[in-house]
Amino acid sequence: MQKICVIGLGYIGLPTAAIFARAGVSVVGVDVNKQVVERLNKGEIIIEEVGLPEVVKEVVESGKLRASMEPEEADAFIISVPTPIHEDCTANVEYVRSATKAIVPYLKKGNVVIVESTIPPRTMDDVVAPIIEEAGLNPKEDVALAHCPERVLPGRILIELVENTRIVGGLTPEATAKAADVYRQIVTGDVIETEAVTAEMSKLMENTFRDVNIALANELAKISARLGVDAHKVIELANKHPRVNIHQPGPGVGGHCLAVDPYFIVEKAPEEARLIQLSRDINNSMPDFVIEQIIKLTAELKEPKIALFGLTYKGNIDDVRESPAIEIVEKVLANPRYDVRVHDPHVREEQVPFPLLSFEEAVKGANLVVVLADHNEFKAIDQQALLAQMETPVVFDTKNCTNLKQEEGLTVYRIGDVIGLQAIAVKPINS
Ligand code: SAJ
Repeated sequence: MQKICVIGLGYIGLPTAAIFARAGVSVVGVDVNKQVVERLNKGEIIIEEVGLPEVVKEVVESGKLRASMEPEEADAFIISVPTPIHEDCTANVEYVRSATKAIVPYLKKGNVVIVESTIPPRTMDDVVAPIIEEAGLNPKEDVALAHCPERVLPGRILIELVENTRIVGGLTPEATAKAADVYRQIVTGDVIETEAVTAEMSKLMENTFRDVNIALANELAKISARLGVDAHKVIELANKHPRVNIHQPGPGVGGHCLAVDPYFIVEKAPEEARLIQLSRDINNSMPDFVIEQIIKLTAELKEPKIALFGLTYKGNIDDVRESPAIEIVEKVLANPRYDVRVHDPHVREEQVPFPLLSFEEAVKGANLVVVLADHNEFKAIDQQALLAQMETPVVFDTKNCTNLKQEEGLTVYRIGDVIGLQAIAVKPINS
């Protein structure tokens, strides 16, 4: 492969372009954002990812990677653009459509076209192939059309792009083989060949598996809060079984993958995808469950002072996309009864529409601290600082991440604990 054109220079497209360039391929990266293109041509990037600035600088200086607003002729095209969801939870494949249209004028017989964006099943057949056909090329004979989903974890992208197993699914076995060979230039893990729709579905099912399992853990937390069972102990003990892996309950599921991808399956098979839809509903209900617990915890106070800790969708990152913590904070802020203080050491003021306070400002005089993200800073919260600063030292740890102990006057609740009401009496059998 002499030359690759990568469309979309985001969290996945840019590292992908850089890694191909590092392997000696001539790469042109295309983006609609002028700033991204201009900065990249100077060897600079605007996203944060471990190790990426160094690799980009090296390949831009060596001339192997350059950026442009327009696609160019190449041997292979890799489309790596976002697929957001519409208000009604259906997939918006408009960027995939426009990226495909943008490369069509530069396509020649024998080229490889790969879509890496996460897409609903059958998108390669029903959306991408027809665009190529309209342009006068046979999508099964003239070009090699394939889907190769990205599966990397932010923070480890440069490692996982190389080491993870890749799944490549083409419209024909020949297309699959050609697309797989593109990845074999950079991937040390397995490159597995399959059909397009299988590749589309396997990516979606990876994230759906996790979402459904988190829903099960969240349901256990709700059941435990009713029955007076220790959900976390139950998970710990059940997971001693070699084939059981109950996930962790929490304030909900966020981010741009788990909270979105299951809907791409529901959209295509709503009557069958019942467990998947229900799991989304259960996970989406968790912010309200947290709010109910906050109401119970503060029911007896006149003007409760509540400190909310953590806004990101998971710990030790600065990403607040689809974060359940944001929903919780906004609902608590909307209640005029509360004096609310918000603190997150990983988030900057301009990312959120409300003021942020330091740890000290947030806990001073507080009646309740609610932990909503498992940042390392929260795992290490100092018990004595809370006891000294809070008016009534009560903590609701929705991520079960702190090391705080139920002692010396501190009360600690976790998600799934009975709060407020007594556990209902469970009737013994035969009584
Ligand atoms: N969460 C729980 N309980 C758990 C595990 C996670 O409530 O037991 C929550 C987290 O707090 C977070 C959400 O789930 O809100 C998602 O976090 P995550 O770390 O599971 O996943 P993402 O969205 O950051 O990345 C996922 C990864 N997929 C899988 O692990 C199957 C990643 O490999 C994918 O590349 C990425 O989605 C993607 O782009 O699809």
